[in-house]
Amino acid sequence: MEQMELKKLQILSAKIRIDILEMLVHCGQGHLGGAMSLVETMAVLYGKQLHVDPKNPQLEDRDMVVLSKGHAGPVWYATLAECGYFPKEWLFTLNQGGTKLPSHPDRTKTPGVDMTTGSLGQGTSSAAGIATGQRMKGSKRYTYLMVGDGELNEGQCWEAFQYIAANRLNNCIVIIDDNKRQLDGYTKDVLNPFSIPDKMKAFGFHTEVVKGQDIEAIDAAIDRAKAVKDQAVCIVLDSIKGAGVKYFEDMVSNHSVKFNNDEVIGEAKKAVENLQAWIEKEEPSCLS
Ligand SMILES: Cc1ncc(C[n+]2csc(CCOP(=O)(O)OP(=O)(O)O)c2C)c(N)n1
Repeated sequence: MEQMELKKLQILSAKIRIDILEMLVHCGQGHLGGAMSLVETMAVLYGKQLHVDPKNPQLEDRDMVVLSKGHAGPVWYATLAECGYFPKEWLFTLNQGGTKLPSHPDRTKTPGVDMTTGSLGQGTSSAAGIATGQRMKGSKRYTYLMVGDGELNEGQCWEAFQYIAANRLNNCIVIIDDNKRQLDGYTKDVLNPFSIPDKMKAFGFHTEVVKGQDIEAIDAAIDRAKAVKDQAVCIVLDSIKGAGVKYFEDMVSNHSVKFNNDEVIGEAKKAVENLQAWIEKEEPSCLS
């Protein structure tokens, strides 16, 4: 990847992180950990890989995105706002009455949201159906399906994976966010999935593992996934829950964070200031 393109995606990632922090502080609580672990993937998708049009979210033959781990909605909203799907002010209505940004994505409410999710597991079948439809229409477009490692507890994921693999739906790029943690602890302690890549390979997927916060690695893995012929494809993100802010990475329970005391709010504000200072230093070279 060109250095300038990398810098732009790093800046987009920093802006998405700021938005997530600010929106959750404003809301008073929210799913921070699993939103932060997907920041770089969202930046690569919307900043480079996707064929979409923010000014025309319903573009007929677009790439589709299904965030099956719907509780991570804030990372999607932040990305969509940064890419111009809707005004950034909307972010501060997260989860409030009458909002267009409910805590879990709703395709009838938010421009750019292609599938309603939140009940874990269900997005996997939705994505399989969408990708099947794309194939039946002869479309060259992709469906990107994002699934959590804890979400793999849901049997429905494995039914959908079996379908995707058996039908060699290589236009459905499965991305598993293996941030090692779920709502109530470490994934290996709740219901050990053992080796996720081995499982996906056994199901018939062409499977790659990449560092979940490495923009270039994610981008290259998506390029390689698109080049695979006649086999289902899966990218496992070796990611960090709460990624990008040490305080939240280290927090014992960072799944849903309550911003209800000076320490937590102060750490979020400090992180926002640091990210903003970094953007101010780096962005001019991208704009010139
Ligand atoms: C069917 C269903 N059961 C339970 C929940 C409650 N829930 C929300 S998030 C979550 C944990 C998900 O873990 P993971 O997929 O690893 O998400 P991440 O750690 O990336 O946020 C659970 C159990 C749900 N949303 N849907």
